[in-house]
Amino acid sequence: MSQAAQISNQTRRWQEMDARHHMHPFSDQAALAKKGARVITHAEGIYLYDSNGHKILDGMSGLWCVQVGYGRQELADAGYKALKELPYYNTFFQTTNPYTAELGERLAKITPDGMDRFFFANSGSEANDSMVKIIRYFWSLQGKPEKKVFISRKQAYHGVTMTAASLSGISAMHPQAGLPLPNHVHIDHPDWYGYGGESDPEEFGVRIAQKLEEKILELGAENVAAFVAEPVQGAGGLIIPPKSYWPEINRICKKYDILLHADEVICGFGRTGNWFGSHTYGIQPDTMAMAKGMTSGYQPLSAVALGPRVGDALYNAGEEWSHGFTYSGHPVACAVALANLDVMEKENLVEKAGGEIGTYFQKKLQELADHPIIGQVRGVGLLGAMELVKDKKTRERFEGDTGTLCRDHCFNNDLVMRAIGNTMVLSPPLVITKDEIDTLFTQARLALDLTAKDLGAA
Ligand code: PXG
Repeated sequence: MSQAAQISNQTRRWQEMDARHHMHPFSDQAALAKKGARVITHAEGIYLYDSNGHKILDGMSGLWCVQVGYGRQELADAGYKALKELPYYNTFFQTTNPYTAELGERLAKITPDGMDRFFFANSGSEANDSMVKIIRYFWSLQGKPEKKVFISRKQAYHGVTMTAASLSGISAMHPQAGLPLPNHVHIDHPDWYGYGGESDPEEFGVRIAQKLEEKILELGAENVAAFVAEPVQGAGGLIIPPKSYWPEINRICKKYDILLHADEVICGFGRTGNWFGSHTYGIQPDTMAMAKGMTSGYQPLSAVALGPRVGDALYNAGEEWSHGFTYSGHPVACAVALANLDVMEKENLVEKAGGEIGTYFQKKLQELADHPIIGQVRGVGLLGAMELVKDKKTRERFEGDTGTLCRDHCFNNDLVMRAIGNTMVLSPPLVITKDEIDTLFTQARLALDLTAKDLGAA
């Protein structure tokens, strides 16, 4: 048998096993089984390799998480060392370990002032679920147990567990499980391109922020626990808020004594050009969720960061806090997170995302604005989005699923770009170089040209 035939046989075998036994997240199982999943076998730098030998530029850092790129020896070594020294021990029974202790100290240095206590979990969903329990407990300790309603936003993505999915505002995430749970309500999000029409973006930002005030007044501030939001909405379409939005949200939360939870799962660890999106947008959160970039995705790890108000209340509660996961503060995951922070600091990745590399990425993104099917480009740091439209002036969309069409052209031409409805999204590894950014945008333009041709708009 030729080598090519062997490779394709092996790929088919994996695809068949996968189709029989593996339930894929957010997928039509039978349709995917029929098509066969692409088998990613290894990765290096900003490139993925599949079982058929394709080299694919990963414009999405996996799922918005591989900040330091793939194949980093430092992270592998740190994980290996911890696996040999202390592969597991819990943090329940009055014990800790060097990796978890050191990680807390490191995180306190890079998070906003006063965020000094961290509860560790394994995913963004668990971090957000834990936050809801923490905040309900906090209000109970304050003698205000009736403050139970969490206000979040349409198109928000906060995870998939029952509570995190209830916080999420992407409507497709609710009906299959009969969600949202009680005490979860959603308000409009600051999507100027989608809903702002001819209005001034800054005026629109304030108007949408004030939806929070309207909702608090409708529910009664005495019933509202917190406002929960991503600094920049990621999976819901990369919605970048007008500058006026967050200051108004800060003001409203303070005025009505509503806690503010920043979901930094995507925006954290340099993505927007600062350590956290809260730094970039001047957000003053009481609690934050983080995951993804914390280990660059090399290990599952997340955390809830507590500011002084919530942190001190739980610390001084004078009773046992009934919460925690088997793997909270897992030594191997924390060791890898520490090595990840070392690499990010040594290579100035946050400064680069907020400086030279981020600026270059944004410049190349702007150059796509004149493409015949692009109505708007927007971005911050190493995040970028493009709106696919039929008519640039009226923002009218093409019929059908244009995003998927474009995404398939990307995939067929060895680029991973994410389609969210009619929005194309990029979130490359923070280690990307200028030359690699050039390659990325050459590939992106090719996929857009092919999409335009299919739509008769070229
Ligand atoms: N918060 C935010 C802001 C997220 O983006 C989560 C919480 C949940 O994290 P876990 O680790 O439980 O998945 C996320 C996750 C997509 C996509 O298609 C985005 C996420 C996950 C899966 C797919 O853009 N974000």
